[in-house]
Amino acid sequence: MSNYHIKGLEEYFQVYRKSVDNPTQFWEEIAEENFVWRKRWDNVLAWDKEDNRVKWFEGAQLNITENCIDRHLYIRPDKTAILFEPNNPQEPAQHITYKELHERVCKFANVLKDKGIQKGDRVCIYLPMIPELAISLLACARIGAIHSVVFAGFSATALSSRINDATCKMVITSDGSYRGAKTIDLKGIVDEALQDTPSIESVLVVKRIQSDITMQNGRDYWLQPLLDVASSDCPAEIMNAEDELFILYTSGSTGKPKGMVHTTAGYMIYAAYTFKNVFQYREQDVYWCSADIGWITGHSYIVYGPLVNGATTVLFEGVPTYPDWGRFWNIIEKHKVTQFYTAPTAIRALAKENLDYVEKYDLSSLKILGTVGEPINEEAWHWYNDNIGKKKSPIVDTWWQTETGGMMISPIPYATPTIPTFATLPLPGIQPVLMDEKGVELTGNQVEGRLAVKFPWPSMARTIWGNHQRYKDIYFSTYPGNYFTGDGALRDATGYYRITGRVDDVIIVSGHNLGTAPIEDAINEHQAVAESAIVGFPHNVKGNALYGYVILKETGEGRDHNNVRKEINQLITERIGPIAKLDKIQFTSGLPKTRSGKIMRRILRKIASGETEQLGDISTLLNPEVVEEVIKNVLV
Ligand code: 7RM
Repeated sequence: MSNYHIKGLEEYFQVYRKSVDNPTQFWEEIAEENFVWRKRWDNVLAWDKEDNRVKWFEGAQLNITENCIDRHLYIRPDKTAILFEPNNPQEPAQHITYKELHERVCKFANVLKDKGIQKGDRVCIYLPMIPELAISLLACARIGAIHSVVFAGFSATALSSRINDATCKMVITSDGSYRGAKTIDLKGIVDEALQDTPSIESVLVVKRIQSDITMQNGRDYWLQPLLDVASSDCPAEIMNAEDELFILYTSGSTGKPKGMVHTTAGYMIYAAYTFKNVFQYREQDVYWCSADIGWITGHSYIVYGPLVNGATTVLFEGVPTYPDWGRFWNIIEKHKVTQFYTAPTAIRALAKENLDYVEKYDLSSLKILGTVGEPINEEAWHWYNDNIGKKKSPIVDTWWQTETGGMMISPIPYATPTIPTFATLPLPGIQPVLMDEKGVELTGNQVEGRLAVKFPWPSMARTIWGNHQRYKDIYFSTYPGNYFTGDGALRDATGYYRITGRVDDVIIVSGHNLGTAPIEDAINEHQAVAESAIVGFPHNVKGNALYGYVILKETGEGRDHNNVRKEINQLITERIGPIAKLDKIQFTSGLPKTRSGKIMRRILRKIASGETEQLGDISTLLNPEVVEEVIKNVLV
């Protein structure tokens, strides 16, 4: 039996039992047998329950890039590490071998050092899905700089607030990016963001679309000339197990985004372990995750997890619709992809199109399909299973979060029998619990409640950058001693978990987590708007779409409603990004509120979803009469 590579259901149960009975021994064996260390740990787990601090493998020293790259140089130097598929299918794919990756990461790391970046400094990365994105993460890790990737679909305002929160010293960006038939002026967005970011000393610019951009003297540098003269010798910085590896922002239900902090050893071990098992990765496989590296899924399962395992990982620059709706299936055929990992929202969008787009291609290389990001509805699951997997490839519905660093609940393919909409069973080392409203653990099966985790795991986020109190309040105050996920879930008669969705004010649109508060803040900046509330409503492609209820100021009442709608979406695009635009905007004279003045989003959500029959008791509201008006004017 191997703890590192589980191959059957019996084995899973045995390994799982061991991981719960003796977690430290379990993780110690995994750490010993599968990674390279510069110094061994003194202690596997230190857990301070009072202050919600955990330390895994304290005393150990390592560099994650030696695990991702250097160690493979002896056994698979000429194997493709990163398989880059450009936006334009006419442009040739690039096969970057482990040897080449080593050279490019070392050179890039030397450029960072040359520009004054040192261990512990924060570097903001704002790049499209091109090889330099993965390489820049690894270059930071090589020298111990902390990367903070900001998804390149975010606006200038969102970018600058993230840069300032982490006081980044540098931004790595590109002239622009390709997105299907369009180009996006990334450098222009960065220039706007950098108007008020005092910590930034330099900007490295990758040339990708050959656009005409402005370079600020003494601040901005083209990357290529610097790489041309950089040495390819860059010894890895020796890091402590708990040194920060990266910060990644995720939206919260209130206030500004949370900079989740992940550290080196625990994150590495868990990302690698889950990648190996959930994708049953084998040496000859070609693995593709279609997420963007700007999200945690890309960090853990495009870059770190696959590379630690010596895998070939596909990095796709483009979109599923370009040049047509067959692009994903074309890529799977072209590169003989064996594992494909995507989001339910993408599946729903693709399923709407003609099946000819799928049937044109040979998908027989596929062995395993995966989904992540939101609950997958049964219809989408069957479409994926029938048409992509041809009923032969198990689907792994993987539940996890930015905060968890790696997959938490997921089937192990060819071992765990799958059921549509169920993420099934916890992975080894993960101890989920369901809680009732009062914080009492619901034991036994056939129960539904709020999902929490009662024991630490190696890749859990250690803190929120600069605000440990907020970390404690959000994740550990609801059910003291347990990590609270913010999700609801049920456990069925066999012990399988089904995630039912968020229980807080986070709405998942096309797989992106959006907090209601920042969107409402953006709307309220409009000079004609008095107040607003955002809810999600079911959308057959995006999963949820956004519905806004807006109260206009008296001065705004004469305005053309459609113009105001456009201006609101324009504001949202500027403040957050186009992903947060509202599908529907209803103007109203009031919003249903509790007596303590809280907007009752639950009621608004039901109305927007057409469930006006089930509003429940509204008599305790401050203003029940407003509900009638809202229902009367609802937009369908
Ligand atoms: C990996 C990622 C986290 C939230 C999480 C859930 C939802 C993710 C699933 C899911 C049902 C799934 N990180 N979620 N995976 N819900 N089934 N398989 O998405 O931080 O961006 O989002 O996403 O609500 O709390 S994330």
